[in-house]
Amino acid sequence: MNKTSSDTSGAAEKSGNSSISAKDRVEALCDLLNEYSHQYHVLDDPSVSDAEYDSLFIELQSLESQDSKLIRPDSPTQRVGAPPLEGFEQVTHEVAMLSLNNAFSFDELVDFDRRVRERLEYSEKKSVSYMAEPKLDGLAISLRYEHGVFVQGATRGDGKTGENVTENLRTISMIPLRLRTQKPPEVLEVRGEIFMDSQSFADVNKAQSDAGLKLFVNPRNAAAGTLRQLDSRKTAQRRLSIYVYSLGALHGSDAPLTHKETLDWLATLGFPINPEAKLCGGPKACYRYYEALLKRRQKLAYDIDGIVFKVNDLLEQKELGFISRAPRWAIAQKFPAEEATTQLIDIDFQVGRTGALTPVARLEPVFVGGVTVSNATLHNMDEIERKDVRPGDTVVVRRAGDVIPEVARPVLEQRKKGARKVVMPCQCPVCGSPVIRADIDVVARCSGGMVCDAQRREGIKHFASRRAMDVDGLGDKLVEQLFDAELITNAADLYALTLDPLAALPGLAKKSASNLLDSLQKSKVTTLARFIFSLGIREVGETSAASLAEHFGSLDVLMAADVEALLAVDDIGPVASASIRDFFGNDNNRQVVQQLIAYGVQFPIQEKVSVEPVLEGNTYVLTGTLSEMTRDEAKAKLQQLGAKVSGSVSKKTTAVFAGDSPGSKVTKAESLGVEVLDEAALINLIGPCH
Ligand code: 5U1
Repeated sequence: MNKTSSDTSGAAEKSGNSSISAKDRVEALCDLLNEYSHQYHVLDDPSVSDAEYDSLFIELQSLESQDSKLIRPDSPTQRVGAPPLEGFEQVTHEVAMLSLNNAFSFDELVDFDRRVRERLEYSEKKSVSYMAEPKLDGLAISLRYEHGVFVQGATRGDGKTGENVTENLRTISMIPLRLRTQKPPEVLEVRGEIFMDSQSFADVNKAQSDAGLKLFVNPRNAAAGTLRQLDSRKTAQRRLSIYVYSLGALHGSDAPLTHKETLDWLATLGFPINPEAKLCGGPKACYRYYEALLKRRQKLAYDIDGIVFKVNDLLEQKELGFISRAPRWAIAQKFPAEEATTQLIDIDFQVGRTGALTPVARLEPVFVGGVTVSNATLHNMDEIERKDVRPGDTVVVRRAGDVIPEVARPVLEQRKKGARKVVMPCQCPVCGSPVIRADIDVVARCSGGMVCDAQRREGIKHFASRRAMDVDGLGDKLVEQLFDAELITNAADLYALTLDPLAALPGLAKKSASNLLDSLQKSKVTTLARFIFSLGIREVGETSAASLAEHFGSLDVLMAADVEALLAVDDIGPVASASIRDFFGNDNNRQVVQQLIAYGVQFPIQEKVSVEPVLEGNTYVLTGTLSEMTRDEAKAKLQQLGAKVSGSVSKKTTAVFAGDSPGSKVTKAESLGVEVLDEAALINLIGPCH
C-alpha cells in the first residue's frame, strides 16, 4: 500500500472503537482490510498508507491468534500460505475449461467472422460485435465461490480435470476471497489467466541468481513454477497477478446477456479485468485493435502473445456452440514471430541418431520471443548456403511461440571483411569417422554407425521415447547422464540397470531410481510395431513399422526377410528395404536385438484380426489432444478399418477429428467446408481403443 492518502478518517472511525467485542472487531478489520486490498491490487487506487494497512493487519493477526475460531475464510491473514502439501489433488471442472482456435492473419480473422455470420444465418449487412482482450501468456485457472466465499481454485489441466491449487491462489492479492456483494450466487466459477508481470519476473530471477539457483526462462515458466509450488508460503513470496475473462458454473443468479456485461459484473464482484478489453464492431475494428496493441506490446507490463476476440452477445455464443473444447464464438489472433539481432559466434555440427550432421548456430545470448536464446537451428547446409550465414555475422534470430528458434538471415551491411563460409567437416566431430553424403541423400552423415557415441546416445533416447518403448521417466537428460556415467552403451543395457548405481547418480533419489526400474520393467511388454520403430532403423517411421509388423507378424521372419520380401510390404520402397536389410545384416544390431529379447522384451503375438475395411476411401485428419486414446492409437484404428489418415487438411479430407487445443487445422477445415467432429464422434466411428 505505497500511496499515502491524506484522509484515512474512515478507517480510523471503523477501527477505533475499543468497546466492541473481539468478534465484531475481527469482522470489521477483515472487511476493511479486504476493501483496502481491493483498492490497491485491483483498482490500483489505494486510499491508505502501507503503515496504516500494516498496523490494522497486525491487530487482526493478534485477535485471531487469541481465538482461532474467529478466523474467517476470507481473512487477509489467510493469504500468507499454508504448510506444504504432499501433492495436488485432481479437481473435476463442473463446466469444462475451453481452449481457443488460432488465427495468424487478417484473412483468417475475416474468415472467422464469415463463419460466425453464416452459422447465425445473418445477411451480408448484419454485423457481429466482438469483445477484444489481450491474450496473456500465462496459465488458465478456475476460481470457485460458494455463497460468495472462495472455496476452490484449479488449473485447467486437460480442460475436464485440473489440479487443486487453492492454497496457492489464496495467496494472490488480486483474487477476492469473498465476493463484493450482499447477494452472492450459490455457486460462481470464474475463469482467468494467472501471470507474472515483467517487474516481478525480473525480481524473481534476481532472487534466484542471488541464491545461486537456476533462472526461469520466461515469465510464463516462472508463473507456472510459482503456481505449482507444493508449499504455498513460497507462492506467497512471489507476486503473481490475474485477469479474469469468463464464467464457468453459475447457480442461483441470472447470467448477463453479453460478454461485456459479464466482465462489468465480475468487476463489481471484485475481480480484476484487463483494462485493455474493448468492444469492436466487426473484423475491421478488431484488426485495428490488434494492430494498435501489437505496437504497444513492449510497453505493457506483462507478456501477451496475441488478442482474443469473442462474440459479445451470449445468445449468439450459445447458438454457435463448440467444436471439441474450443468455442466457435472465439478466436485468438496470434502475434507474429519476434525477431532480435545478435552475433553468430560459430556454427557447430550436431550428430543425430541416424548420423545426420545438423548445423547449429552458437549465438551471443539474446532475449527474443520471451526466452534467452543461445543456440538456433540452421537446418542443413543448403539452408546455410541459401541464407549465406557466416560465423562472425550479425544475424537476425526469430522465435514464434514454442517453435525452436532459428537464424532468419544475416545483416549483410554489418558483415566483417574476410568472413568465411562454413564447410561441412570431412570427419565426424564426435567419433572422427568419415562424413559421407550419398547422392540420393540430402544430408551428410557420419559413417561411424554404432562406433559413434552421438548416434548411440540418440538411438537410446529414441528407443525410450513415448512413441517407441515408452519408458516413463526416462527423458533425454537422464539418458545423457546414464551414458556419461557409462552405465549404458546401447538400448539393451537399460534393462541391465540396477538400483544402487542408479541411485548414486547426482539428482536421482532412490525413489526415482526405483520408479525408473519399474517403468523399464513395464516397457518390456509392447507391440511388435512399437519394437520395430524403437530400433531406430533409418527410413522406418511409425507407419512403416506398423506395416512391417502386420506383414511379417514375427520379428524372426522380419530379420530374415530379403530385399524382395521387404519390397512386398505396403509403404516399403527400395530405400527403406535396403536400410532394413543393412540394419539386420549388421552383427552389432542383431546382438542388441537378441539381448533385448533375452532381457524379456516381448510383444504378445497380435492375432491377425481380419477387419472389414469399412472406412476405405475415407481420409481423416486428427488434431488436438484426445482424452480417451492417443492420436497414434486412433490413427492405427482408423487405418485398420481401411481409412487414410493425413497430416493436413484439404478439400479431399472426409472429416477432421478435433481433440483438445486443436490448433489451425480446425480453422482450415471450417474454411474449406470440411466437417469437424469431436472425440465422441470418433469413438462412435471406431470404438474405444482400450
Ligand atoms: N483474454 C482471454 N484469454 N483467454 C483465454 N480470454 C480468453 N478466453 C479463453 C482463453 C482460453 O477461453 C474462452 C473461450 C473462455
